[in-house]
Amino acid sequence: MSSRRGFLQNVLAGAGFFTSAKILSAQDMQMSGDMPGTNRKGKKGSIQDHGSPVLVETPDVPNLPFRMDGDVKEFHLIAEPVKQEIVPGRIVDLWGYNGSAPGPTIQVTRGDRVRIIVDNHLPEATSMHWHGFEIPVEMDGAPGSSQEPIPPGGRFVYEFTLSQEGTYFYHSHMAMQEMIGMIGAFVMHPKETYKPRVDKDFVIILQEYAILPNITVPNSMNMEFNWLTFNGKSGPANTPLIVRQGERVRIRLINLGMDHHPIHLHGHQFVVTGTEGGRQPESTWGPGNTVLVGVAQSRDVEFVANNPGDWMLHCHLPHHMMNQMSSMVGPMSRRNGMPAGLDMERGMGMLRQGSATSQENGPSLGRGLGVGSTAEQTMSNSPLKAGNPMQRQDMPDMPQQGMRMGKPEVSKDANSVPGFPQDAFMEGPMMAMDKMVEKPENFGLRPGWSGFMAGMMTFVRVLPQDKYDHIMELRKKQEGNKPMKMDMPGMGNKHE
Ligand SMILES: [Cu+2]
Repeated sequence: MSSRRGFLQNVLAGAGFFTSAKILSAQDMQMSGDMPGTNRKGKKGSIQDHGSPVLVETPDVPNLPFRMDGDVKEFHLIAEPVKQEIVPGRIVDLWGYNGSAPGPTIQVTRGDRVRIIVDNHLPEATSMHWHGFEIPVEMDGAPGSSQEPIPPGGRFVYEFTLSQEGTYFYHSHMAMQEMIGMIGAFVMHPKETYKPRVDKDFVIILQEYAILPNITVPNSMNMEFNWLTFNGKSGPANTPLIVRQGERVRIRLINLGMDHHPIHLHGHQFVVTGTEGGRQPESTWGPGNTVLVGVAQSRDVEFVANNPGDWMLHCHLPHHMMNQMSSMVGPMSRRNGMPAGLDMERGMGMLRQGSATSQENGPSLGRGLGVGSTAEQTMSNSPLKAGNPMQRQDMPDMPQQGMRMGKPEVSKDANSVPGFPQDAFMEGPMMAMDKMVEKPENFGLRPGWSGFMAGMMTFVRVLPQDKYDHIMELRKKQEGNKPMKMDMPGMGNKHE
């Protein structure tokens, strides 16, 4: 599987530069199409029943390049601060690897000897843990017990032979660092493809952050999250999973956060074929359409994409299907600013007076998003002011960029209905940003689609051959238009 890929790496490394991760992932895609065992309709000589597995695609996340050093596959990970654009215009400060949070995806084959050079470019110590790997303890990355933490500016070289298969991952073993982005997928392919073989294989990493409005740094102490991401993007910024009608699809879901996520697929039943411990025996495969991916777990699901359409794939926790969720979202859009100058205790949602269930504290206790905690009781769900509710009262001429910002459709007596507004200002036509998230994979979606996608939410687009080919063509064209940048990995070049 890796000979061509390894050859390419050697050529590039020999020429004295690394490809940018993005460019490499394009090459991988191309190669996965040429691999034996790949189902290419209409091409002669394709081997459909055996051969190497297809490479995984991690939408919006690059693959990690490697070079061969004798028989050893050598990877290089750099732990570093990352600027990550989770939706258009919302750039947040995370920590990740090689310019990406989550970090780039590593793919190996069972039996491989691998070396992973880990450099720490963070301002504090870190460690690298290989989650679920059966390797010697001194390679486990447990700080303090199996090794010294890697100091700022330091390096640790891991090397081991892998005799497992499945959806694994790597992550910092410093707990707070886990909550600011530091994880990546580590897929161990079998030597021979599983049966029934899949035509498409995807990885999605589930993460969550608590980031107050107008702040760019996640509060990793927080217990309630307002930004929920698939592969570092919130809906509608995710790149949809593109599959051809009739193909067998695997989606590998990985969760490292504070919540468990029930991931639901529309329009299809799937079977769970693997966990963080590897492949499950076929006798355990029962049908479902929602799989609970617990913290520190992975789940592989497989299905035959026989139902054409643009099908939602999302976490089904209602609060995980929203963006920038905050108690203040209603009042902020209709009133004159928000209270400022909260002290630390209240900012963190700590109880200062009265009981937990008192009228003042009850509704907001433990929500911990700070500004909303104190103001919610009197501010939320209050009557709308006259005029355009999406316009700042103090800056009526403020230009509205990007989103459409039209008036949401609400009934005339909306203000008299208890509970209003619920979704009128969270999703809908006025939140649409189709143009801002335009990309080949979104081509042909229903106009206005993006107004209803948020949080952990993307599409599995099951396309007939002609539409599938068209998107692949657009994708190729886009890749071709990109200038060949030869940046060093880890220079934060992901968002240029
Ligand atoms: Cu969730």
